[in-house]
Amino acid sequence: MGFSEKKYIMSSANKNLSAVEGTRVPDAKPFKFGIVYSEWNYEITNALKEGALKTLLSSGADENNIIVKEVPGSFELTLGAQYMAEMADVDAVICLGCVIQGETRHFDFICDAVAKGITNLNIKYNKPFIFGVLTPDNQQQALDRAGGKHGNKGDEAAITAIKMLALKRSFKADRSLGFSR
Ligand code: DLZ
Repeated sequence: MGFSEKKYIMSSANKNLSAVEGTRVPDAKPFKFGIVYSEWNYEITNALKEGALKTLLSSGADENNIIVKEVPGSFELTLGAQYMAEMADVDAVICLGCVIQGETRHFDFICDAVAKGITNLNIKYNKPFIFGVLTPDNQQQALDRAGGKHGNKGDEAAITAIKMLALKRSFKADRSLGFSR
């Protein structure tokens, strides 16, 4: 698997908490992607979605190989991603949401449910389902991570999807070369 020539540069000029800053991104051209994002906290989730789209395209993905769907809230990401896996021809699904800490325990229930739900989808379908859900204390922390001073976690989610697909493909290549343990 070749790597795209372009070294990935995060969108933020300021200090960035991103773990992927400066890493090389595999070529996304061979792969088909689904993006599911939530309408709750739309200003944030729309920025995450735009970041993910931009990163997929700049990494070589074909726009005809990207399908985007909205769900009402982060709780619905799991089922939306499952619909995507069953009804669209995708290799990976990027799940994007934002749950802001409130005064009730709703936050804990939603975060817990979506984290477990997305984890289970990875195993059920043997495909990458990426957990791109922000869980900030407040709106400002969310904005900082949706194209603000801490970068855009939608970009990171897209890079993670591409890297996992390249990893899967590398195992297939190893097998065809006769490597086995
Ligand atoms: C109900 C709710 C609340 C209080 N907060 C959020 C949030 O911060 N982020 C989010 O994505 N969704 C929230 N929701 C909606 C739930 O995710 C879900 O849509 C509803 O509970 C209906 O199942």
